[in-house]
Amino acid sequence: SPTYDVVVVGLGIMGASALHQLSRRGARVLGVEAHGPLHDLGSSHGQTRIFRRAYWEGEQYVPLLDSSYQGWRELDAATDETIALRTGGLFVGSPDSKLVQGSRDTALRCGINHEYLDAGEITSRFPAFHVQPDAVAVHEPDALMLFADNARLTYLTRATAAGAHLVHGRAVRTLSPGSGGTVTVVGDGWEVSCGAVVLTVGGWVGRFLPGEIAPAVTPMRIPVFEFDVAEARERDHLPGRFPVFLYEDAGGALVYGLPRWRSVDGGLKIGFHNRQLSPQDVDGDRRPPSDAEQHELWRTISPVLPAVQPTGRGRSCIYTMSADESFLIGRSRELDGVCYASACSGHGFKFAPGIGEVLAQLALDGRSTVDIAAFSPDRL
Ligand code: PYC
Repeated sequence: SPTYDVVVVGLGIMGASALHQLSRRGARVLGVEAHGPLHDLGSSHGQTRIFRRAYWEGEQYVPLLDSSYQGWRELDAATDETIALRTGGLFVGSPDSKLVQGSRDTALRCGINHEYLDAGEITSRFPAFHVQPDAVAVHEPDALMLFADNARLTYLTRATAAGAHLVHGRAVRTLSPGSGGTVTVVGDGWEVSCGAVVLTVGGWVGRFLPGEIAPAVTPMRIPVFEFDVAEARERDHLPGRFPVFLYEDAGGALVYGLPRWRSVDGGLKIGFHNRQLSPQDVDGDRRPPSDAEQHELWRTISPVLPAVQPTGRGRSCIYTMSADESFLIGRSRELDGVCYASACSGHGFKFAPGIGEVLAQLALDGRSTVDIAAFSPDRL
């Protein structure tokens, strides 16, 4: 019989969550990661992320968001680490912007707790924000600031405590069919056999499934920046007065941001979601974020957040884009026994508890109890 029931290849947030689920279900499971536990070459690194359910992108995401919300709260309750902080979420734009309309439609259709605020209400409730008189916002009180590195490391620690084996710093080169329906995971000078593989390698997914997935995904570099705020205005930019936010400007640029959090990095994390993207060779060097890129972002966001100041500090991340900017989750047609989640298209992190559970179910049961039809790779 194979050495492991399941091998999880890639231990970013999706792999860490899947490993946690598999070990909780008593599977003999190995997690393999090419880099160290805190590397910054993929899509899961950094300190914070946004969780929101009034999803402008569409209501098809809500079942997975619901199970993920539950999962974040459980993980937060199970550890002394801060994993999820309820900051609320503010989604600001003109009344007919895709952000405001989409967030409101999803909230109304799916019964998600929210308020619809006019410009006066936005600035009186959230004093850091200065908006045009015709701006409106959807406010989602239950939106969260997630602590990304804490979450990933907590999943790994808990998986190990439940019996999972972990190997960092060892690249997997190929996956191949083994005997009797098994899969062989092959590295440099080593191999291991298992009943199933969960493939959670983000931007590297095309390397493993060249026929099925490579043509459908494009890894892109995107910069993310830290902004400062003068001490006199600091209070307005802290959780309690400052929610996680998305802002759509008149030209359709989408900016996201999170509150200042003193014990993390001292700054506010702000970035474009749909600008400054450029194709990235996942094995190549990451071009560091430039001052010109931060200034372009500042020009877009400073009318709305006038107190924020560029710091010159930023990092590059990878978005693994699919053509419709949605997820690809399913069982491989190219390689029996392999299931995967990739092409999270820059908005996947928040779904990690739900996607980890789905992947564990696909690997152990062959099917998932959560409705993931919208994310089937068959649509490509
Ligand atoms: O989905 O909210 C989001 C998000 C923010 C930054 C990247 N994705």
